This record gives sequence, structure tokens and C-alpha cells, in this order.
Amino acid sequence: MIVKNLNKIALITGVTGQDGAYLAEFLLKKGYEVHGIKRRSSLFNTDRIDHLYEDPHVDGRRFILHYGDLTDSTSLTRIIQKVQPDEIYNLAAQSHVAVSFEEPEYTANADGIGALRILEAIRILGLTKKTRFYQASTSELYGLVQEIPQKETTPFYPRSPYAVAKLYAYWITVNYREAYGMYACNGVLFNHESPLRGETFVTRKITRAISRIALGMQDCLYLGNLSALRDWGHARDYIEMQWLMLQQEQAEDFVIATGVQYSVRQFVDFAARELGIELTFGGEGDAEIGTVRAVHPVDGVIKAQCKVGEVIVRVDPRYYRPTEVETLLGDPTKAREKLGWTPRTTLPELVREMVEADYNTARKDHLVKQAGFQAFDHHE
Ligand code: NDP
Ligand code: GDR
Repeated sequence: MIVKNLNKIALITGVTGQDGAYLAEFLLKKGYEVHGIKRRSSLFNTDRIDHLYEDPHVDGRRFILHYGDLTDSTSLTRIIQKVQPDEIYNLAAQSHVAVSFEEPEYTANADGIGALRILEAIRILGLTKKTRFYQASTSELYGLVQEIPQKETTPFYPRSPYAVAKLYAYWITVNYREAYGMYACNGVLFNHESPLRGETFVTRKITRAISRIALGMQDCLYLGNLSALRDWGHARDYIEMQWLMLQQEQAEDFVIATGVQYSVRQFVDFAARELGIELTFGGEGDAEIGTVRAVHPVDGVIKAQCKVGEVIVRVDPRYYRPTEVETLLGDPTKAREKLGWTPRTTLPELVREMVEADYNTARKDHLVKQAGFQAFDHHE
């Protein structure tokens, strides 16, 4: 049963990220007052939510940003006390698995203890009956998979500092639900992507590079493990589930996935085809390459500038991870049956949307260059 949500107040951590941007827009459309926590940075970091920005000098704002950080309890407690949210969506994280091997302690602090800090703030402020809590859990918890496909009851075996930190956050969320009767739940979300995806995650890295290669702006795309298998969905579909999970009578944890799996290699192939490039993959491991087999014209785009026989994809072992998650495939049956949810976007549709967006950006840069634009520079 869906609870009414008129004039509710939501607080989103990680509002400047991919999911935060989609969720903020979604909740605003539902009539929520939306508060977001952003980090201080030396450059603007609000690109993904600038279209939602409201002038602070005008009364009646429904989208309000606060400075805070998941590693700083005082900022979190202050914001939660001020906002008195009905719902908190904890989306903030150092979310890059490979980076977590480089920054394991920070990742543990932000992604693991960060969740605890919010739960404790809710408890200390006496909001356990008012404030519902959503934790952005992850399919990375399954890591070295114990069962295919993975569902809510599949045992965890995390394979990175990121996943271990998220494991703590998962269980502390369950513990606060059981210990204090809080409405707190985990969404165990499988990979979800979009044109707003960070540029160093594999899907976006591919769609961006293929677009630039097609326009002759880049020669080659260097990737790590091409054989990794993932269950990729669209972020727009998945954030709806984050909201739905907080609208139930009882808090429960849910797996969110499409139930369909592809390899990184297949993702590259789909992206290239969108721009008329057919590839042949050959070799193994570090020696694997993707060679152009054919180039076809495609409506609405300039004919791809790469030549038949050219190698445009290579493997660079620097992108391998010390411990890899080779295969992930989710079983979203519980979400379908209890929340009435099915993913709307297929992988080919997702790839098309991402390539379109990245191609348009690359095309703009290309046109500027072709038109002979030269930066004004006093020092030349
Ligand atoms: P992004 O990396 O796009 O966004 C992460 C957000 O967290 C950004 O707003 C970032 O701020 C913020 N952030 C990072 N560190 C801190 C910190 N110490 N304090 C406050 N804010 C911080 O991730 P996604 O939107 O893709 O993912 C959202 C959540 O879901 C993450 O927790 C992720 O781990 C999890 N998840 C994601 C999946 C996916 O496939 N996308 C799948 C499963 C789980 P800034 O913009 O300044 O960097
Ligand atoms: P993942 O996403 O680790 O699944 O975590 P990512 O896109 O980084 O990697 C997916 C798979 O692709 C392989 N890969 C590469 N990855 C990157 N980033 N760059 C490369 O060049 C490359 N080449 C091959 C990886 O080895 C991996 O197997 C994402 C994040 O959003 C997490 O926050 C989230 O919890 C999980 O999804 C579910």
C-alpha cells in the first residue's frame, strides 16, 4: 500500500551525483520539499542539478542545498536537525570500486561509517519514528558470487574496500531497524547508468570515447577486463524504486536489477554500432583488441572517420582490479511482486541514449574546432 506523500520533506545525500540528480527531480515533481547535501569543492560540482536550482533570494523554495560531508557528523546532525526530514536517501559515497583500492580508509569512512553517522543523528535527535532512511546498497556485496542470479537471500562476499564498506552500511541499517524499530531499508541496486553517469565508470567511458573516435577526435579506447559481466539498468528507472521502498508499510530490503546480463565487450559493440562502426574482437587478456571491420552511414550522424582494419579498442592492464567481480546478474522478483516494479529501459535503449548524449557533446567540440576557434591568450 502506498502512503500519501503530500508536502513531505526529503533529504538527499549525494545530491550532486548521478542518482541524486534524478531523484531530486523526481521528488520535486511529486511535490516534495527537497534538501540536498553537497560537499565543498574548489570548482562548481552542481552541473547535474543546475537545472533544478532556485534563487535563494526568492521565498517558497522547494529545492535547498546545504554544505555537509559524510565524514563529518556535526554537519550531518546540524542539517538533519534543521531540516527534520520525513525521508533521508543516503546516496553519497566514494562510489568508484577501482578508486577504493587506492583510498580504502577514506572509502570506509564515507561509505561505511557515513551511514552510521546518519542513523545515529536520527536516533539522537529523537526522529526514529518520523524519519525514514534509505541506504544505497549495492550488488558489489555479492562480489565473488555464491549463487546465480543473486537475490535478497544470496550470501555476500565483498571483493573490494568499497564493497566491504558498503557491507558495514548494509548491516548497520538492518541493525538500526531491528534495534530501534526505525523505518530503515537497503536497496541492493545493480549497476545503473545514464548520460549523467560519471565519466570514469566503464559505460560512460565507452560511450564518450566511441563518440570521439567516430569524429576523429581520439584514436583508441583503453579498457581493463572486457569479459566482466554486468546487469545494467537505467538510473531513471532505479531511483523510482528508492522512493517506492520508503512508501511501504514495513521497511524491507530489495534487490533492483533487470535480470539480463551483458559483457563489457558487448557494451562496446553496441555503442560502436550506434555510430555505424562494426568491430571484430581478437586476442586474449592484455592482448585483446577491437578492430574496425566495417563502417556504415547512420542517419543523423557524420560517417565515422575510422578506417577498416584500424584498432580502436585495446586492453590496458592498469584498469584491472586487484580482486575483480567477474559476473553479476540480479533477480528482481521480490521488487516486481511486492512493489509492482519492472525496469522500463533495455540495455540497447540505454546505450542509444548515452551515445546520443555523448555524441552531441563531442560534435559541439568538433564544430568549434573545425570553425577555427582559437582561445584568446595574452601569453602567446
Ligand atoms: P556518484 O558517484 O555519481 O555520486 C556520489 C555522490 O556522493 C556525489 O554527489 C558525491 O559528491 C557524493 N559524495 C562523495 N563522497 C562524499 C562525502 N564524503 N560526503 C558527502 N558527499 C559525498 O554515484 P551514483 O549516483 O552512481 O550512486 C549513488 C549511490 O548508489 C552511491 O552510494 C553508490 O555507491 C550507490 N550505488 C550506485 C550504483 C550505480 O550503478 N550507480 C549501484 C549500486 C549502488 P561530488 O559530486 O562532490 O563528488
Ligand atoms: P562497477 O562499475 O565496478 O561494477 O561499480 P564500473 O563501471 O567501474 O566497472 C564495471 C566493470 O567493467 C570493468 N572494466 C572497467 N571499469 C572501469 N571503470 N574502467 C575501465 O576502463 C574498465 N574496463 C573494464 C570493471 O573491471 C568492472 O568489472 C559500479 C559503481 O557504480 C558502484 O558504486 C556500484 O555499487 C556498482 O556499480 C553496482
